[in-house]
Amino acid sequence: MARVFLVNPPSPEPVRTPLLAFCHLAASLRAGGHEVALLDASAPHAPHGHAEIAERVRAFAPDLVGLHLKTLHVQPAYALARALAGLPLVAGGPHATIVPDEPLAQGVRWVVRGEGEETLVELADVIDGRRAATEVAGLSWIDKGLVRHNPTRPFLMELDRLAPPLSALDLFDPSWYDARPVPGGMLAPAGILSSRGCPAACTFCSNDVTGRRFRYRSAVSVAAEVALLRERFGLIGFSFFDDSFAVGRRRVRELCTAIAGGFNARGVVVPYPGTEIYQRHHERFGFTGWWIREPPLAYAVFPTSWDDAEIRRAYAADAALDRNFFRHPPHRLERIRQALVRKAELTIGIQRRRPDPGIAAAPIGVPAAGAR
Ligand code: B12
Ligand code: SF4
Repeated sequence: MARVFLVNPPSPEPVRTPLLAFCHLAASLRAGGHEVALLDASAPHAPHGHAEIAERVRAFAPDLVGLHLKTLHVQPAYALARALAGLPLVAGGPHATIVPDEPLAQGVRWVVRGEGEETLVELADVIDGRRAATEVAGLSWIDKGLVRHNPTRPFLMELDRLAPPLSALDLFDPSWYDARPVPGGMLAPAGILSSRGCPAACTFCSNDVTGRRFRYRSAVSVAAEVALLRERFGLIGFSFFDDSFAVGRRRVRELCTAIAGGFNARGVVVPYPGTEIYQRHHERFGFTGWWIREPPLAYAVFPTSWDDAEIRRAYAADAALDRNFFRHPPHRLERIRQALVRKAELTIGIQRRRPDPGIAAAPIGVPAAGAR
C-alpha cells in the first residue's frame, strides 16, 4: 500500500468546489488499495503558503506527492514543486499531458500523461515494488538522469468501471470552501461527468486529456449518481462537466428516460418553427402554429438590473414554463420550477460574493437574452 498525497496548487483564480479530477484519482487509488490524503490549495480558504502546505504534506509521510497542472497557473505550481523539493513528486493534468518534459525539468520525478486513474494506481504499485515503471503506459519519468516517455495509454473506454468519484468526497475539507456542508459534514461535488472526449476539433480547444474519442457512462450509472446526489445533498439541479454533453442522440434520450427529467441549459425550451423538435412534436402536443394562434409569450425585458428581484425574475420566471408546450404533468412542472428557483438562488449567491459593486453590476453567469 502506497501513501499518496494530492495537491491542487494555489492559484490566483480560486475554485470554490472540490476538484473533480481529484475525486476520480483518489477514488481509484483507494479502490486500488492505496492510502490517500489531499489538499485543494486552489480553494479560497485552504492553506496557500508553501511552508504550511509542505508541513501538511510531510506530516502524512507520503510515498508520492501529486500535483495538478493547468497551463494558466503553472508558475505557482512549479514554485510549490521547488518548496516540496526532496519529496517524490508526480504531476498530471492538462498541462503536464501536453508538455511532460517541462515538469520533469522542474524537479518532478514522474508525469502522468492523459487520463490518470489507471496510470497513477499503477505508479503507486511501482512504488510498492509490485511492478516495473517501464510497464506503466502513459508515464513519463526520469530514469537514472534520463527522461523516458513510456507508450501512450489508450483512452479509458469502460467508464462505468471507474471507482465512483463520490467515494472520495470525504477527503475534501469543507472549511476550504464557501459552501455550507450538508448534515454529515460533506460538500456536494461540483458536477457530474457522464462522458469524456469530443469529436469536434475546435482550433482553440485544449482537451488533450480526454481527446477526440467520445466515450460515455451508461444511463443507469449516471442515474444512480443523480439519485445519490438528490438523496444525500438534496440537490435538484446538476451540472454536467462533459466536454461535449449533447453528443449521441440515443445516449441523451436514454439518460432522460433513466432520470424522469430533462436537460436544461438556458431556460425552458421553446419549439420554434423549422426546428426538429417542433417538426416532431407539434401535432402530438397540439402546438401547431402557436406563435400565430396563441398570445405571444410574455417575457420581461432581459435583464435590466442585477438586484435580487431581477435575478429571480430572469431565472425563476419563464413564460415557456407557464405555456407548457409539452404538456408536462403538474409534478414535473413543479420540479422544473424548483430547478429554476434554485438557479436564481445560486446566481444571487454568486452575486453576493462579489466584493466590488462595479463588478457586481456585470451580467455574469446569466444566459444571453437570445439564448431562448
Ligand atoms: C469542469 C472544468 C472546470 C471547472 C472545475 C470545477 C471543479 N471543481 O473541478 C472550473 C469551472 C472551475 C474550471 C476552471 C478553469 N478551467 Co477548466 N475545465 C473543466 C473541464 C470542462 C472538465 C474538467 C474535468 O473535471 N475533467 C474530467 C477529469 C477526469 O479530467 P482532468 O481534470 O483532466 O483530470 C484527469 C487527468 O488530467 C489526470 N490528472 C489531473 N490532475 C492530476 C494530478 C495528478 C498528480 C495526476 C497523476 C493526474 C492528474 O487524471 C485525471 C483523471 O483522469 C475541462 C475540460 C476537459 N476536457 O477536461 C476544462 C479545462 C480543464 N479547463 C481549462 C481552463 C483553461 C480553465 C481555467 C484556467 C479557465 C480560465 N479561467 O481561463 C480555469 C482554471 C481555474 C483554476 N484555478 O484551476 C482547460 C485547461 C487547459 C490547459 N491546458 O490547462 C480545459 C482542458 C478546457 C479546454 N478544453 O481548454 N474548469
Ligand atoms: S470540447 Fe468544446 S471547444 Fe473543445 S473541441 Fe469539443 S466542442 Fe470544441
